[in-house]
Amino acid sequence: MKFRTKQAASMLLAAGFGCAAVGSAYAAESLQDVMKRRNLSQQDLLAASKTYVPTGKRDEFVAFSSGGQSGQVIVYGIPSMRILKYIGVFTPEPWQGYGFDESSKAVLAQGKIDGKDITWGDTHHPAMSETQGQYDGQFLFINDKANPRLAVIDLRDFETKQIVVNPIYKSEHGGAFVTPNTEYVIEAAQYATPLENKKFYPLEEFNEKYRGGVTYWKFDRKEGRIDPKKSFSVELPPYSQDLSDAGKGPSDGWSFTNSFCTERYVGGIEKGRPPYEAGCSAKDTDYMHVINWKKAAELVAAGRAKKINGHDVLMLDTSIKEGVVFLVPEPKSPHGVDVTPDGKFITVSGKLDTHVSVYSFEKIQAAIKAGKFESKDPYGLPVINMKDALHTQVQLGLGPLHTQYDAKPCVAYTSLYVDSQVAKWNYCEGKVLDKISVHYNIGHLMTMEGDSMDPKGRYLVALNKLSIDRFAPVGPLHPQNHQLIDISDDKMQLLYDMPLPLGEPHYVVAIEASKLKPGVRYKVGTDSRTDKKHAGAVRAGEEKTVRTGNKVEVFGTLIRSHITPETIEAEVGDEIIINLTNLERAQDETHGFAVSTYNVHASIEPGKTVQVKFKADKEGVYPYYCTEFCSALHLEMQGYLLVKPKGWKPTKTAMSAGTNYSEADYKAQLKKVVDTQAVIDSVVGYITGVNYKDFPDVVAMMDDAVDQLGKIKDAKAKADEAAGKKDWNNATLWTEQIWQYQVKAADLGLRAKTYLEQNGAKKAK
Ligand code: K7E
Ligand code: CUA
Repeated sequence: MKFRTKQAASMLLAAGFGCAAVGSAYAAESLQDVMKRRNLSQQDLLAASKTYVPTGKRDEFVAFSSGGQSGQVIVYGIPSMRILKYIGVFTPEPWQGYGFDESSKAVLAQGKIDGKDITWGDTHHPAMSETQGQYDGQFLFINDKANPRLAVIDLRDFETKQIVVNPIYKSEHGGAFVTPNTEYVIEAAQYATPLENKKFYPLEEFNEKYRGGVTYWKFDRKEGRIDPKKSFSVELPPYSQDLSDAGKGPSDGWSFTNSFCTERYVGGIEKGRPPYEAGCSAKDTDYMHVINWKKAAELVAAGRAKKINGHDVLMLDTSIKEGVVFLVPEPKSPHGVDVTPDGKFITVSGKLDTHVSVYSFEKIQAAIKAGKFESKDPYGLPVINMKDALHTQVQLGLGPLHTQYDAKPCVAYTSLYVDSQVAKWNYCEGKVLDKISVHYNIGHLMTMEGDSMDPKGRYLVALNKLSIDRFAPVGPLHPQNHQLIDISDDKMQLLYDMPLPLGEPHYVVAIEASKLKPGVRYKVGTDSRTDKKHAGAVRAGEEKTVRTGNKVEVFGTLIRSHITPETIEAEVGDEIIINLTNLERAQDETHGFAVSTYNVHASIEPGKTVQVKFKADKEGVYPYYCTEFCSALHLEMQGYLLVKPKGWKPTKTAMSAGTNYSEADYKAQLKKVVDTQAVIDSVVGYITGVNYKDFPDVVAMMDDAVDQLGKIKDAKAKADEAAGKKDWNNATLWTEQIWQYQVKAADLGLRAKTYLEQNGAKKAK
């Protein structure tokens, strides 16, 4: 069924389509010329060569950044710093149809709080799923600080699958952090509130009625979902619990959460009291919470928890009695708590202290075993003396925040917010190794897999809160600045500034690109948000529109360049449900679907089925179309929703349309024919490359396709004849007809290909 590509090409050439080489008036610039013209140093060139990823090549690492107040996840490559994707999480993402088709609306609806839609989020800390303390590239978790929620993203398709709402908090910051086998996803409260969170208690009862806590969300890896019923929380005093980290190796089974404002100060400058910031940093130390989560889980399983809002909470008295929670003083207003890759140490930075403190897990355990405590906190929790728990303290600089680890043993990097620097230091020996300035006011920093048991070193990204003068000005609100730093040598080297123009990305995790194994298509008929077969899925040829009462339900399909059905007829007031399956198997052949003025949009990747639903509440004519430029006839991927007045009767039945094509139209038509042939050739190549003759259905489809192509000869003769007479209108229409035959053949070929792929075709002998 080879069509005459050669003939088509010669037709094009005859029509004057030959492409002459463009003459150049300029001599090529040398590297030296460019350096001079752009004022680049040798150092710049070295940095550029370390980040430049030529076309066709790929990045070594893939980073997942929180989108901050924009509530989604930003995916980019390292070292190129090229953005690859935005993943809609807590916020609708129109281009993905996220929040505009029924399945994704259902995911967002899981994030409703007390029945209220919350369509933004303050994403802070993404976490990669781990197996034995190593990134496994399967799932990503991220928290919403403003509205205490956590989301699960499946990295097979980079889509958000689940949102869970914390049943007892009003905010949460210390999440998401996973235990070494992703048994639990940890989430700590931030601002203390009453745990029975629908009740009011005055601030005067802060000490008695307000509480903090840490939640351990149980992750069911087989289902790829959090299981709220098997999740639990540990009640904590109303200290503002902040970041957390899970123990690993020797400290597996424990988790660590720091806190600020253990003064339990409640502001009220309006009543003449000193403000929060004064009252919340009066003491020299706050508390690191050391929690035996394995024991807590056992106690919960044994029925020792209290149900609050239907959720298991291990109350303070039980934790104290059973030795679940211990406190260790930590320097003033700490921010980061980061367990070393070997699980032996925990580093804590006090924002208002110049040191980073390295705690020894072994020493903490020895103090617990010996029952050696310096005091009890006001709630009765045992407090370990700081000296009994410290391994060392290192003076780093002003405003230390977060720490990440290198592949090199004992090497850590800590962000210095006030100094706008990154400090490289040795946590075993307690000494500073190097410092580099960043631009400006760094929050988190991130090394490759740097919070796992097996950091990969190589690069560090500084997440700077301010960019000030780094980029072309775009008004008072500046982009964030992610700076890439080479950490492979002793001296750190700044390589690249990447502006991030969305929200305030707080934290990023980066994984070796080779560990990610996303799919390129769904099994035909998949609901991507549930991973199950979609009830509205149909195969080619099974398309139908069903009317029941005043409900019109469409079971349609999409394939280049056709939406089935081409018209949807309804009456005012009808409920319209449109199910669409993308029949494409080809990589990257996504179709979109939009209906004018009804606020529906879907992104339908190969194999996916989606449903959009709305009420046709106004009579009129509403075009619908494909929103992805999917083929040469993308614009023709269209149809009409006809919303008739009640009881409307037709008076005219013949169609009227007018055409008058030109020579240019004819040439465009010819090009389309050539392009389509390339698609046909590749499909034929695949089919004839496998044992398609063993599949009678495929043989039938191939016969159909050959039939279609067989009709081309006649149409072409007519097109040529018309063109010879410069009758461009008929030449164009007949060429269009050639193309129609091609499309039908291609459609059949693609269906045959799908069939073969789904039915285990093997390479032809
Ligand atoms: Cu901004 Cu981890 Cu929320 Cu620090 S966090 S900077
Ligand atoms: Cu499908 Cu454009």
